Amino acid sequence: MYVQRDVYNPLLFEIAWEVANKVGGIYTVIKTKAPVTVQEYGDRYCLIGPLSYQTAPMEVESLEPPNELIRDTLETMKAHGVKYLFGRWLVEGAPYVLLFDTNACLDKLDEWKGDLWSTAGIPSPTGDQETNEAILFGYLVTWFLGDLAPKYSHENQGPDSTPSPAIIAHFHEWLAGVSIPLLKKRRVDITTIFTTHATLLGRYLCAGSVDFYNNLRNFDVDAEAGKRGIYHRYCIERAAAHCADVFTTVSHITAYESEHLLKRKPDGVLPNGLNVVKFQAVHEFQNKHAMNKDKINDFVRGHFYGHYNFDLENTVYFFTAGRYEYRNKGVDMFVESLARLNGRLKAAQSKTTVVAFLIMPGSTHSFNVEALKGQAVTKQLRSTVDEIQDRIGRRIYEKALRGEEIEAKDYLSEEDKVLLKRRVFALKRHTLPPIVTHNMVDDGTDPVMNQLRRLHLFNHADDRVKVIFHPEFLNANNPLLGLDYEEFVRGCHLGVFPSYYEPWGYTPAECTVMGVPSITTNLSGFGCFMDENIENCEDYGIYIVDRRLKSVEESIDQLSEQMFRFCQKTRRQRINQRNRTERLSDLLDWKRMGLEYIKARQLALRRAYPDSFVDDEDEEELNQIPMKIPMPLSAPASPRLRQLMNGYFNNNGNDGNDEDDEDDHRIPLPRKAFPALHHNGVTSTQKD
Ligand code: G6P
Ligand code: 1S3
Repeated sequence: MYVQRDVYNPLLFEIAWEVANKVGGIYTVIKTKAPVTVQEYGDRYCLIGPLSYQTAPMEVESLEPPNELIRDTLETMKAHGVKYLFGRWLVEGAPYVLLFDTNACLDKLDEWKGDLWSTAGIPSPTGDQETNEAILFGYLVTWFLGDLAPKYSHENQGPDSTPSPAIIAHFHEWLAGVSIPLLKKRRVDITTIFTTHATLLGRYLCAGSVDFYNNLRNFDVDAEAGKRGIYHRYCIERAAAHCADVFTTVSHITAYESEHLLKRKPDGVLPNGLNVVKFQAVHEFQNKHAMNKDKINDFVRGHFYGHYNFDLENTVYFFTAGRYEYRNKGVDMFVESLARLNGRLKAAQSKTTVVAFLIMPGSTHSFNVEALKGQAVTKQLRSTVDEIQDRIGRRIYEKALRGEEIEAKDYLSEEDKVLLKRRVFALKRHTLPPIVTHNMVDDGTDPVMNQLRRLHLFNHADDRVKVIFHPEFLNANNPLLGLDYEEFVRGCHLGVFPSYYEPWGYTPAECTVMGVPSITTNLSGFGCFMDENIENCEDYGIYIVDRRLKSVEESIDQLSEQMFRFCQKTRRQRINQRNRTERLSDLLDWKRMGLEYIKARQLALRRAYPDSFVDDEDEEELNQIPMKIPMPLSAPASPRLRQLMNGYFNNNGNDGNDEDDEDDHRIPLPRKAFPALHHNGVTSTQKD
């Protein structure tokens, strides 16, 4: 019997391994998206994730499930030994969250593995802990949704035949994907969405030395997965992609990759947004840059003690950051380009110094002595100077009070001179400022260290590019660089992320919303998205390295050229560029990006319950194709662009002078990322 569903007030469950469990980028997606989803769904929204007893108490406020049907379902599961935590996730929006303890069901693992094989043909060898957890989690989620859904279709269908709400289950990444084929097989009456944030094979293939993008169509996927020992994981990912009512990815480039590696063309693309915090005063973020740069300056003074022969007023801070995926995140290309930049700046006798930070966690023992000593000796000097300054001040004050003449020779006492000399001697060093802040466990085989050595990037006095590898994530209690990540980014001048494999790439996106220019590539989802939506990205401080159509050699040259050009900017030009970059943040706000999620959910509902819709969807508004963001007013534009600008911006007759660009631009909506919705549910997004 066909059951009518209320598709206008559905329940939404969003399921991911990173719900209230910080591992990587998916945590950022879900956490930052929570406010807009709660705004739309209110108490009809609940996230489901794994229960970690270490982190959950900090992340979740426990409470009784207010929804009676959810409470009943969980009570029944509890009676069978299932352990869970229900509550509010302590993030902005405070959504409901349900966390399952996978370990409490370890005794069911073998049974469930057997079932997975017999129902879905998915093998699961012993010894793969991550897959075992994915299976336990998948079966728990299926159990929960499988018990809950019928309660809605029967018990809640009122006598007046008020339809009960439809249920949408939105799964992220293969680790949460086991449920999807199971729900399908068990014919659970819900509609499912699967979003993949990367493909397993893509990540593995790219990390090796494969010409990935040119061979995408030709890989023997089963064989490649088998060779890498990930065939069973690949089966889960592929089953999730094929069994979901709607399949999506985070970018067009990953959609293309999924089509060839997972063999299903995604229905749409859901680009990642951020929760953009707008400051009341437009200059606030510039002030933050200056304040945080001062803190980095202090660190740099300490780090380069004894070799501090460059001018901080003429120094720019570049950085890259992220998980230590040397090739995928383009660290190899960054280091190579830094060496070339060093050569170019030296040859040009540039006065500019670049300090390049690499912030990526590696295996370390501790901070190294040299790095700690630098901060200690400069701190000592600072406090000695402060004391002397205080003493001089008091002396001058006393003399002035008595009306005595004040002479320069009275300023420094003999004792203070000696004290100062001792401090200055302590600043002498016979070694170069270290290129790494920690003792590495595998110093001899570490790829970054080896590349720095091979390229002779040793922080020599005449080097214009200095490097600091900080193989640990930042936090404000760090004895060397006592800033948290956001403060650090704000204090820097340029983020450099020349990734080879990057389905989206939050790092440059975060730079953008903080008004920090960045370099990305046309192999990253973010880079392609910005390129598609902005007329001339570079004017807005988004530099895109071509890693698609250029050889590695050419891409390295392009990257070092972009960095070289950035080094030639005046302070005024940097300030203006930061203003423009920050203006792009609206483009990345979930308030806009969230629209794509709305469309995906609509599509899922229409596919599962086409007859429950009473009216034609009002798709006009959602599917408008806004134009690209034109060049900033201050940049020279073609007549066509001028026309576009007249449509979107308050054209104040700016004459194209880069030095004066303070007008407040309104940025149009992003171009559509999701396809037009069709009643028969057949859609296509792929541009390629
Ligand atoms: C911000 C501050 C300015 C400061 C500037 C330094 O814009 O508001 O007071 O001069 O940063 O910029 P820079 O690119 O040289 O770090
Ligand atoms: C993935 O995390 P990653 O760094 O392993 O998901 C992120 C969130 O969608 C995405 O930004 C990133 O590019 C992917 O690679």
